This record gives sequence, C-alpha cells and structure tokens, in this order.
Amino acid sequence: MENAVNEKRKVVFSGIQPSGNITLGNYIGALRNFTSFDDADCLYCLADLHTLTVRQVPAELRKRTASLAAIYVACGLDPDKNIIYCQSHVPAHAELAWILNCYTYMGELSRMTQFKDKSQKHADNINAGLFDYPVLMASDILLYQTDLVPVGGDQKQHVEICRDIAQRFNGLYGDVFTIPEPYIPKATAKIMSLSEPTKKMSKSDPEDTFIAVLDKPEDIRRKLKRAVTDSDGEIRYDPENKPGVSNLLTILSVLKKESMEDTVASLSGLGYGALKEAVAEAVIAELSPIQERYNAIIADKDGLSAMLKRNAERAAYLAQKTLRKVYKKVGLYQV
Ligand code: ATP
Ligand code: LTN
Repeated sequence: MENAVNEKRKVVFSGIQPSGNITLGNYIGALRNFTSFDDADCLYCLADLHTLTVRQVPAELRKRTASLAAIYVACGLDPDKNIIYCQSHVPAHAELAWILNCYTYMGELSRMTQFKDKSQKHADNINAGLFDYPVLMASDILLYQTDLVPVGGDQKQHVEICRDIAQRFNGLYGDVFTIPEPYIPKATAKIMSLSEPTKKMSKSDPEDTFIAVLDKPEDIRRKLKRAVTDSDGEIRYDPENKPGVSNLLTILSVLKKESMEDTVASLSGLGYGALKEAVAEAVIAELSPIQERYNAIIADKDGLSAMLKRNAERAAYLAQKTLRKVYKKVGLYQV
C-alpha cells in the first residue's frame, strides 16, 4: 500500500507534426492511444518546430497548428488533465536540443531511415534541421523525464536514438534523464496507404492515398471504394501476400474493437465491395463524433489560444527544472 502511494506517477509524452491533414494512420497509430493512460501525467505537443525541416506555407502552418490542437481535444484529450501545447511556445525544447547536439554523433544521425527517406523526397532541401530532427525529438522527450512514448512504428528508431543519447549523457553526469520506452502496439504500428498498401499512410502524400480525420463521409466512402486490393477475391488476413485487404481488415478490427478472427469471420462469403463498405461505416462511425466536437472547439479560437497558453506555461515549468539541471551538470555558469 505504502509503495503505491510513494510510487512516482508515470510520465507519457508524444507529439504530432502539424504538417498536413491528420490521417487515419496518425489516429489509429498514435492519437487514439494518447487517451489510454489514466494513471499517468501526459504531455502532448504540437511539434511545430519539427515541421520546419520541410518547407511550409506560413499561413497554413498556423492554421494547421490550431486545427491539430482542436483535434487532440476532440479525440478525447481533456486539456485540464493532459498538457496540450505548442513545442515552439516552450523555448527549453530548442535550448536542450543545442546541448544534446553536442552529445550526438553524425554517424548515428546518418543511419536514421526517416532522414534517408526525407532527403530523397526533398532532394533540393536537405537542411541541417532535417538531419538534426531526432535530437530535437530527444529533447522533447527527455525534458519531462518521460517514461513512455506512444508512437507509430516509424518512430521507433527515433525513440531508440533518444535512449542512446540519454544513456550517454547519464553515463557522463549521473542520473539526469529518465530513460524512456516506446509504446507501439504491434497491430496498429503501421497503417498502409490506400493506393500503395506496401507503403505507410502519410499525411504528406497525395490526398487520395489517405483518409483524413476530418474527411466528410462521402469522401471516406469514395477513397475506400478506390483502395487498392488484389485479384484473388478472398477476404483473408495475410499482410505479406495481401497487403491491401489486410490493411482494410486491420482498420476494421481496430475500430470495431474485435479480434482479427472475428472480423474475418463476420465477412465470410462476402466480397471486397462489402469489406470496403464495412470499413467505411466503421470509419464514419468513429470519426463523426470527433468531427462534431472538433467543429465546436475550432469555432472558439480565443478559447483554444487561452488553453494553449495556459498549458505551455505548465509545460515550461516542468521543462525548466530539467534544463536547469542539465546546464549545471555540463558546467554552464549559474548566477
Ligand atoms: P509526414 O508525412 O509529415 O512525415 P506522418 O503522417 O508520418 O507525417 P507524423 O507527424 O510524422 O505523421 O506522425 C505522427 C504520429 O503518427 C507518429 O507517432 C507516427 O508514428 C504516427 N503515424 C504516422 N503515420 C502512421 C501510420 N501510417 N500508421 C501508424 N502510425 C502512424
Ligand atoms: N517525430 C514525431 C513527432 C514528434 C514526437 C516527439 C513524437 C516530435 N516530437 C516526441 C514522440 C515524442 C513524428 O511522429 N514524426
């Protein structure tokens, strides 16, 4: 009993970049899990500084940031219980990133698959920020003494390098940082593109490859009707040989909270048209109430700004404690 009282509450941290329309992949792979930590202190940032690693249209970035904040709340994150804030509103993120840069090697950063992918995609703008992206992400996580980081599978490598940096730093200066663990449920780690089901669904790809959390029912139905499947006509979960059908089955079983066996059994004897229809109904049923709440939240811009301001202050207070400790440990002169 005593133990339970004395035990430190777990800290959960994650972020999403306001770099495009939030997709069903973001929702199923990350956002939806953000609400599953009842007994923890949770911080969820809008990773706006990270978006600058790829060119953004300033007015759109501003709009998308407010929109993502409203989506967080609409998905069930209570901003009084969770700290929802903009990364750029808490200067400690960029400050710690500078320090951690000096404890991160070029070699390890150059092995990051996201860096390799994005360098290929944006060959005309391979900037230092793109290379350094994981160090800013490590700072996000380490500033709050985070225990758990809920993300999709594509971010696993970034959480691993964060752990390496933290362990290296702790090895030199004592236990400064908590070593975080990734939280990546296997079944939903990678939701696939609708048009190329061997590729991850991504918000920076063309519109028809993904379903957006804010898509209208008719768009959801249209996009799913066009989703790539295969020609054997059998509804079976087999990601290797039937990536399109398996991706649709994953979406359906997750949203209906059914096991994969039950989901497949419920469609026995039916064709791909029925599968797509079932997925569309499940997606619409999941997203409609979120969209309704979203519309009310986004209509109150002042309320949204006040919430972000209040929460950035809460985050800054926590971040400052770690940053001060780090400054002291590395020998920066304190007054
Ligand atoms: P971008 O295309 O701009 O890189 P993205 O769609 O990959 O964006 P991020 O902002 O990088 O989205 O990711 C936000 C969160 O959503 C991360 O935790 C990421 O792992 C998760 N995520 C993104 N896409 C998927 C997906 N297709 N399946 C599962 N999780 C995903
Ligand atoms: N890089 C992440 C977004 C992100 C993040 C974080 C996730 C920025 N900072 C800290 C977890 C913890 C992405 O999904 N692309």
